[in-house]
Amino acid sequence: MIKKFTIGLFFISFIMGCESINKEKMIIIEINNGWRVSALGKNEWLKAKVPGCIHTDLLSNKKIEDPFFRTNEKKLQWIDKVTWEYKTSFSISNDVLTRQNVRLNFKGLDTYADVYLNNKLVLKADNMFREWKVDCKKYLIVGKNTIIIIFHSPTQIGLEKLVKLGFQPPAANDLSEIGGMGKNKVSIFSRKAPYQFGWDWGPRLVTSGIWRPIYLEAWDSAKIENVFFQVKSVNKSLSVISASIEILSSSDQKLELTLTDVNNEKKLIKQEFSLKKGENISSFNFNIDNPKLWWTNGLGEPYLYKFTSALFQNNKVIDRQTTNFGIRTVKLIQKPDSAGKSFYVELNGVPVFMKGANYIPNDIFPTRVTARKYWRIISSAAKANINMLRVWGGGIYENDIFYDLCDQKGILAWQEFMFACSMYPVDSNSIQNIRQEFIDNVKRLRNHPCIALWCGNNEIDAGWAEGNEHGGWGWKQRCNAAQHQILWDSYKKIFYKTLPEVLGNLDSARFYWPSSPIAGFSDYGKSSLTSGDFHYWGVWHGKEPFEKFAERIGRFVSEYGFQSFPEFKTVKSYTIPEDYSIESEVMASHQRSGTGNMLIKKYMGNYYKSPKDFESFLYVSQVQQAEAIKSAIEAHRSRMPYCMGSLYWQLNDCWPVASWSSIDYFGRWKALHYFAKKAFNKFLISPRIEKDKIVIYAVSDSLDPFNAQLKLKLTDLKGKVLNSIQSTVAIKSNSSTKIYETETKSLLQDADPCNIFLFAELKINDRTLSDNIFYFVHPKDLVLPKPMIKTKVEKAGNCFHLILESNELAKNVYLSTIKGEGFFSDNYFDLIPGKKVIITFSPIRPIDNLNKILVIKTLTDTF
Ligand code: BMA
Repeated sequence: MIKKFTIGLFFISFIMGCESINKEKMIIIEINNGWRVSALGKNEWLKAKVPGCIHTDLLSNKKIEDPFFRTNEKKLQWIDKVTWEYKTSFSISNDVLTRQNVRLNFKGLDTYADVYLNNKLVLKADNMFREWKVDCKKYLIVGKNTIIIIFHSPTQIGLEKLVKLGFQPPAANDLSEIGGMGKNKVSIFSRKAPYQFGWDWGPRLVTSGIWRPIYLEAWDSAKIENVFFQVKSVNKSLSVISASIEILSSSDQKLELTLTDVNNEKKLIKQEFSLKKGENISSFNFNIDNPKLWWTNGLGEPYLYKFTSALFQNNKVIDRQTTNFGIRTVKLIQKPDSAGKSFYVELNGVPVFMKGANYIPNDIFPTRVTARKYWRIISSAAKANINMLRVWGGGIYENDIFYDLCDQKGILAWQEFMFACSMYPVDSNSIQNIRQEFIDNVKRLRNHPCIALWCGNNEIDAGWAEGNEHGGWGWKQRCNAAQHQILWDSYKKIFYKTLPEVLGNLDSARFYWPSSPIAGFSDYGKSSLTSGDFHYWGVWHGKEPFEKFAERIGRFVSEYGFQSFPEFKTVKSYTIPEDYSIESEVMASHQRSGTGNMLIKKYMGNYYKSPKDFESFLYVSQVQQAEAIKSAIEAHRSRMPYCMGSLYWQLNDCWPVASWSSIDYFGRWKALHYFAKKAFNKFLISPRIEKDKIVIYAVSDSLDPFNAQLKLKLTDLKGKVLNSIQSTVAIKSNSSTKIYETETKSLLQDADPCNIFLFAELKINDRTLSDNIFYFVHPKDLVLPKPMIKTKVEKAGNCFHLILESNELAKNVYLSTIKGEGFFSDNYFDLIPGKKVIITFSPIRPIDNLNKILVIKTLTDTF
């Protein structure tokens, strides 16, 4: 079936039927059906899905096994060495061909694609991230047309480019060996999702295919090609917005353009424009009275305006486009101060602490990420009080839906260009290709209020460290002088010339940051705790203790992390029982960090009692990760306003794997996601030891100051209260306040630190703003009791309420179900003696009796 949309009516019909075409309006036909694929010359045609990719096509035709199961990935490396041919046919009526302009619009071809229309080569594409538009009227006929796309092997083309260059540039994460390519790392030679060549959390599965839709567009006199809105000024009563509407005109002519605020049907502008044949930009300003601002998650409503731009000829609409738009100002403030230079986001004039995570693509095959999956991951981020996601440079420029959801949920995007942890050599052709990639993506994304800033790349500056002879990750030390020059010149051409030029032309008001992390704009090779953004990997890669999170705090910590395993249900999806050991071949192949298992175990040895079995190990790994990152978030937020951003590595996974993620491939929250939700809460109470004192910080994102009650209870693990303190404290607006400090000795008296905890609450009357539990020793040194947890289950509509109460401390209560799937409103939490908690369980499919399938474990059950 070929879908046909007539603009304005959203009317879908079969093109070969007897539909009547509104002559004035654009015709858009999506060419996504009837596709077949074969290895070139093999003539073994399989059904293909478009958008899609070769791996998922082979999978749905049962030609390969599930790439994620056990070690199947390794058997599938032949796929990227083959040339694949996709073909389909589509029919068009005479009405389409009577239009003055007919064009094919390829939203994304992955990657080296020769496109033949009725056997004529009409396009040679070589960049997954670009859009390709081909005027094709002269190649089309009324009735059946064929389209064939030959996808050349990206790895073979990469090899040819590598041979031509004559040396191997650094490509730190390219898992060439798994790919059967020896030491030849070719990812850097193709403008193609870097992570598909392997990463320290991802498989190597290098795809080919039509990864975004193809449209046939037909129109007569003119078409809206692109729109761009920008806030020029804003105050309480008025916002002035500039509009630049790019129009393709078939002749010199005058056309009327209107702009409507869809939410109230108000016409914002109605104006005639003189257009020249070809490309035109019509620019004008318009006003929005009493503007409703777009705010981030937690600070206010992320209000979205909907502007429809419509082009009229003889009073009939010929094309229109609707754009969601948020009225907000976002600035990145770098002001010198006594410590160095600030680095913070100012939203609508308010400095906002960025609470968030690093985001990677949701699947190694990005075409199978459904709208539901996008919704689930962004909603999960929003539920965890996240207000910024860093769209990391080793993945893809995400699909529109990702940014739409961030717009709706009030989540800002730190948007990178797709370059990561490698040096990318360019020549005059490839830099033009990259320039066009920048243009396409900036034009596609710049209207989104969620995009806070553009960033050139991930960790290339840090890895190379120009000007610092012994600095970096050993990359430049492996190059001779000529190679050094080629790579560094290329780097500067991409990130200090081409990209700033494109942004200067297309989106000059947005902040541009060349690389993450970097101390200052041209501070090549410098990363600093006192300016710029900072990646801290001392904990984990550097084997430092968790306590270091509180010492190594930058102005904006855009990466830090700790690994864990996914839960047992997820592990079961890729293993069979004989694999149930961390060191088994299958488990090891789903752990891509060379030192991953060793580090998890090493830290566990320091902090936890040795887990008794495989399942316990998975669970303890999650609790350990959650505690580590919780301590980092709390430390970062407590250092407000010195530190104004905390983005942990990483939010999500692209396959089921041991990784730094807080949500696994199936969308299941790990312990970390629950902990992050609390640590990122609008109000945070955070106790810690500083030297010989116990100190308590209260962090508030509220823009108003207030008074609250601080309640502290020092309790033993059996529930006996040893000391309690209560006071009224003044909480400053939008900052961190030290609300309590005392000598640890005087608080503890002669209590045994292995047998106590401090329960801290920040309250207004009976409402708890934040609570937290602080231990004076590591979990392995706690004398954990064997708690009796009383459980009452009550049905509440489709959900269940679980009322839990424990006689003694129940550490890291883990709720799960033996079958079925659902979401617990809280999990992995410490249940303090005598305190009732109510947890809601929302099953995905209705269940009758939760009691029958509920399993409750605590840390005590793991050793
Ligand atoms: C960061 C990232 C990734 C990597 C992660 C974990 O520095 O930028 O390249 O996956 O560390 O090692």
